[in-house]
Amino acid sequence: TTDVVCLGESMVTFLPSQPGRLADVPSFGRGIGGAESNVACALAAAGHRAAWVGRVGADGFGDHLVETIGSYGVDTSAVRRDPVRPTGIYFRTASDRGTDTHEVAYYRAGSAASAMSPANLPYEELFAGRVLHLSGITAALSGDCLALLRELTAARPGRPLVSFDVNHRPHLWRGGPADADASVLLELARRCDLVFVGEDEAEEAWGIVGAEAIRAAVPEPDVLVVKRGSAGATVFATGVSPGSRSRSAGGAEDAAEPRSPHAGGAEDAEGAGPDTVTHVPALHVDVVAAVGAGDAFAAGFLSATLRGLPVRDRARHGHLMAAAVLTVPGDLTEPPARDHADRLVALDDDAWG
Ligand code: KDG
Repeated sequence: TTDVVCLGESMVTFLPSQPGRLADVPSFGRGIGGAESNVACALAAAGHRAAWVGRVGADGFGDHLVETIGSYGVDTSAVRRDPVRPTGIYFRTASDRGTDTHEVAYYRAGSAASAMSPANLPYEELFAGRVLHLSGITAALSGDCLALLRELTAARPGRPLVSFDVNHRPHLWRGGPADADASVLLELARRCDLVFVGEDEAEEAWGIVGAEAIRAAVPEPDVLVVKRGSAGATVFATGVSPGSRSRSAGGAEDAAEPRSPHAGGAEDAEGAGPDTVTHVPALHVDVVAAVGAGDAFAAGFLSATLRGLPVRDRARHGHLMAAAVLTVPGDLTEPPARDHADRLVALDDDAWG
């Protein structure tokens, strides 16, 4: 079985040949982007069975995405090709000093992915893994995409653990579905089992300030990860002690059944106990480009969750994968091998403080 199915739009990304304003960049190099496929690629590189489901055009950029994402070992067999709509692309600038002040120019309105809907991506197919990973980017693409996320996050029997990265993209919401704004991300987050949100994006999207206030607004997920940039992450987990090996997606790595409190049916044996709150400092690195770091964090956290590791180590694996991506210009990099990552995660608090 697949460990994680990741759904979302992937795009060919154009990275600048030199820093500066978009208006001044003379040429671009090709890369790939897309938050959810970034997560799939990182999970596959870390040794998990990951699938990416999306929709691309019947064009060369679509071929490039499917081939490149597939070359990471990600299963792309369920990717749809749109006969008419093009593959989305975007251009990025780089700032001079590695600060995260880049510009982004999307060319994705009316893209193949914006035509994803409950009619062409039935939930049964997307529920094939132990975990379904989604992000708030999809909600901003079109009314059909928002309907798809509502469908996938509805409580129903057989639902796998649903992971959701809020990924607020203000640019996209300016042209988002007519009847929705970024507040819909709060509604969606509350329907998921594992949620990632940046403290900054919660303030920007919802006007909610601080980790405790975010948890109060998003009380339902078993695990809520509030990312606080270089200050690290605060993990709120219901019924999981920081040292517990339980409450992973299906328990230990070889466990058969995923557990989702929204899957209906049997009573959740561990119940909704009080939260444990774990603060996990991040690694300090010289940032080259922040893009993709959130995806890498989610992949590291999910990987450790699938392996049944304690909460602190889930966040440390997230920080470690994020640190690797922060130090390269693109969205993706080869993560440290699993045994190497485990040794780094096991270093004492002095090394991590
Ligand atoms: O998380 C990285 C993504 O932001 C990037 O790859 C592009 O998916 C993307 C988006 O929609 O911003």
